[in-house]
Amino acid sequence: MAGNRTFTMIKPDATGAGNSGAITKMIEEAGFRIVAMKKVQLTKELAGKFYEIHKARPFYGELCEYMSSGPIVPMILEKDNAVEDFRKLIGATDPKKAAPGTIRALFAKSIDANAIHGSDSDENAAIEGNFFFSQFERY
Ligand code: 3AN
Repeated sequence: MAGNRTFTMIKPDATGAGNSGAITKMIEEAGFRIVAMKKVQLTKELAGKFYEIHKARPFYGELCEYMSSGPIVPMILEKDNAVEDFRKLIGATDPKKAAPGTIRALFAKSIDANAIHGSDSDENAAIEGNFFFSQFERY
């Protein structure tokens, strides 16, 4: 059965362009409840840890550099069928391929500076949420 939580981060291109408020509004208007949220800047080392699953990919170094280049807004979100519905709301990884009206179509600049992250499975949503938010607090 599909879970009811997912994890997202608004990326440095979107926070830098002053779009984090507009994106957060779209998320809430699409029916997601924000369970936890903060604004932080990662070190390159921590970005590397977060994206460890992409270590073998050619863009890994650039990705870690980019994700630590400015503030991000990580959030845990709640909604029925959260992971799949949120992936639909953000659109394809490459903004040129993202469906009209999706967050990436509206706000992303390129395939790496693509405005927002969305977990790809219930399992990764839990791992990624725990990376940013203490398991010793209640969300
Ligand atoms: P998604 O975030 O849509 O699940 P993944 O998991 O394939 O996409 O990639 C993780 C992140 O790596 C993406 N959000 C994007 O920022 C970056 N990325 C993916 N493909 C490329 C690429 N070809 N060149 C540069 N960065 C990329």
